[in-house]
Amino acid sequence: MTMRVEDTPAIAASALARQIDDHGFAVIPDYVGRADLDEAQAFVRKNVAAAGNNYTMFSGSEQLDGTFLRDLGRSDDFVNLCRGIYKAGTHRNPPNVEFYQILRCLSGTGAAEHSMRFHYDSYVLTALIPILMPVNGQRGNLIVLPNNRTIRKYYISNLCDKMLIENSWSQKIYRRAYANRQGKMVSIAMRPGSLYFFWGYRSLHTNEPCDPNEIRSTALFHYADPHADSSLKRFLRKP
Ligand SMILES: O=C(O)CCC(=O)C(=O)O
Ligand SMILES: [Fe+2]
Repeated sequence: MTMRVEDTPAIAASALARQIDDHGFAVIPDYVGRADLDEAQAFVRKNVAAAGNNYTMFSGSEQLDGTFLRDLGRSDDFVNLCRGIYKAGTHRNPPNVEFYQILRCLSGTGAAEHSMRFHYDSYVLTALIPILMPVNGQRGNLIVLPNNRTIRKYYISNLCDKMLIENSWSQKIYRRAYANRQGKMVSIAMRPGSLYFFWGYRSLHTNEPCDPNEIRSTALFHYADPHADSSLKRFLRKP
């Protein structure tokens, strides 16, 4: 069989989807070029300093001017890659929707508040690019309990999952399980500039604590909310 050039992205996407299924995550090493990464790191350092060396975050891409993160979520290569992984992993048609993008910057006293909070994402696929990771003290690894639930058919089931998990009692149990290295949780030491994928909706996850004197910054692109059309969801979200 001869392989056409245009087949390659689909093959790459299905190999990545398989890796996520089998190992809980997949990675494309050094996805971001050095100059782009330098700019994004400078942006994060400047904004963490402006926040008093404390936690800050950006939602969407509008405020990310001067960094590659401003346009990545609209670039054909990146969008097609995410859609391809989604399609290969779910056997569903990838919806024509934008990413829910955030840039998290953990530092100072705010770092602890935003760490070790186990959750499921509202979106099927999570693409994550670490911008800066601590090099001293606690490193803030990504912790993933791979694929421990299915995509719920009904939004109400998703809400029940959320209630069962996002309470202090369950959080304590998950933290203890992680501390004792119980079960199938994987701890991923991420490298700035590489691109990581996991099934955020299906995998319980969080980040380890990180040193308050360091900066841990991650860019997240969340793709495809399975309950986007739920009338219950719309009703509950009404102002
Ligand atoms: O920053 C990370 O490593 C993960 C963050 C995350 O899971 C989220 O924002 O939904
Ligand atoms: Fe998440």
